[in-house]
Parts: sequence; structure tokens; C-alpha cells
Amino acid sequence: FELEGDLHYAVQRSELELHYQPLIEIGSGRVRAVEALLRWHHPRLGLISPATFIPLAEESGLIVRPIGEWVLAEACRQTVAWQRAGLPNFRVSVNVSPLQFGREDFVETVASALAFSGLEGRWLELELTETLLMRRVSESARQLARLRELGVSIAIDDFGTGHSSLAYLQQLPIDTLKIDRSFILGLDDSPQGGTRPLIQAMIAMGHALELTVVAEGVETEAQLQWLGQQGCDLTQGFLLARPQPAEKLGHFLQAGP
Ligand code: G
Ligand code: G
Ligand code: MN
Ligand code: NA
Repeated sequence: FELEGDLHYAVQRSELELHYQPLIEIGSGRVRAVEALLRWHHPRLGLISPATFIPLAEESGLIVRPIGEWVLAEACRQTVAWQRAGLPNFRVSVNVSPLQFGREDFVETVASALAFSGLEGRWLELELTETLLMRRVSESARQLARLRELGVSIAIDDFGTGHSSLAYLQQLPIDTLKIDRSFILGLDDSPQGGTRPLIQAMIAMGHALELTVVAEGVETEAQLQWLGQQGCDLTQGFLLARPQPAEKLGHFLQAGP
């Protein structure tokens, strides 16, 4: 509860920061997107992981305002700054809490972040979990359609860990499927190939639905090679790049793959 009190002031005290992790096209090595990942520099406790403070931010409602609004605004602002600096264009991908997505005014919040920053909607992607989308499918579909009108694209995060109805998956306007990193972690394991058949099935399904398929948590060359052979589109993980502050990422992008 003390931490929650501190979190209340984190935005106005400029203690929050976004780190960015590239999503790289396997064939070309090009950076197609970066995922914005929130970090909290607590004045006494140091760096606190989102795994710790996001739940607090959700319980208190701070995840909607000011934190969620700040994340959207800051990710858009930074992406415009990269574009103006002449970097090749890539999307920015922002994680959205169910509490944000469930609000009637969420689409207006996204629209304001785009308008204020000058970022075109097509450069913004929102990451939602399948559990969220499947819970209230018709409401989700309506909300996603409104976001689509802004040009914004939608990714399903942590795919394979929730309960997706395949029928609904086809009906929802989704662009990207991010295979959860637990599957990538399991792919080298056993002589039977561990999670390999599952990953192959997810890639095939994603492509059948004309989605971009991303493998998360790629940590080894062997994983990357195998995913490339399977036709996986993009990878994200410590092997190619860790989440890093905007300035560092700018250098990484300028240096090229
Ligand atoms: O970066 P890291 O692996 O520590 O993130 C841990 C979790 O926090 C992940 O599930 C990630 O999706 C979530 N997370 C990171 N940044 C944000 C954010 O800006 N908003 C929300 N809602 N979740 C985030
Ligand atoms: O739930 P979500 O997919 O948004 O979580 C993203 C989290 O995954 C971030 O906290 C990020 O730090 C973490 N992450 C990114 N790449 C890797 C990786 O290669 N290995 C591991 N263990 N975690 C990763
Ligand atoms: Mn994510
Ligand atoms: Na994930």
C-alpha cells in the first residue's frame, strides 16, 4: 500500500520511463516494430518491474489515468521523434490493460495520443491478451472496429496461454499474433521437439488468418533458425535485442542490423 501511494505520484515526478524492444523480421533483419515496456525508477527502491507494479496500478485504477494515458502519449511522441530523426519507419507497440480497453473513452484516449503527437494511426499497434478479448467478444469486436478506424493495428499478446475460441479469432479484426515465450522456451527441450508441433500449428493458423506471427522470448540462435525455417515472420527476444531506453535504441537502429 505504501508502494501504491508512491505510484500515485510517479508520473508527475517523472519516475516512469519506457524502454523499447525491437521486433525484427527474420528474413531481412529489419526492425518492423518496437514494443514499449514500462519501467519505474522508484526514488528509494530503485528500478521496479512492471510485473510488480502493474497489478498495483490496476487495483488502484492508476493504470487508466495517469499511467496508461502517459504510456500511450509517450510512445507516440517518441516514435514521431524517431521518424523526424530520419530513422526507417517502424511501428510502436503498446501493452493495454483490460481496465483501459474496457472503458468507453479508451478509443478517444488513443485518438488524442495520436492527434497530439502527430503520429499516424498505422504506426501504432496495441497489444491485448486473448483472455481479455475472448471474455466479452461482441464488446471487444466493437471496440476493435473503432480502433481500426483510427488506422491502429491490434496484436494478441501471450498467445497460446489463454483460451482462444478459433471462431472468434477469425471474427475479430486482429493483425498480429504473438506466440507466448513459454512455447519458445520449450522448443529445444525433448527429442520429440517439445513445443515444436504447437508452434508450427500456431504459425500455420496465424498465416491462414493472414496475421503477422511473432515469436517472443527468442534467446538462442537455434531457436531463431528453427523459427525462420517454419516461416515465422518476426522475432523478439534477448538474442537480438533487450528492451532498452529510447536513446540507446536510437543508436541500435542507426547502426542497422
Ligand atoms: O518488461 P517486462 O517483461 O518486465 O514486463 C512484464 C509485464 O508487464 C509484461 O506482461 C508486460 O506486458 C507488462 N507491461 C509492460 N509495460 C506495460 C505497460 O505499459 N502497460 C501494461 N498494461 N502492461 C505493461
Ligand atoms: O507479456 P509481454 O509479452 O508484454 O511481456 C514482455 C516481457 O518479456 C518484457 O518484460 C520483456 O522484458 C520480456 N522479454 C523480452 N524478451 C525476452 C527474452 O528473450 N527472454 C525473457 N526471459 N524475457 C523476455
Ligand atoms: Mn507485450
Ligand atoms: Na507476451
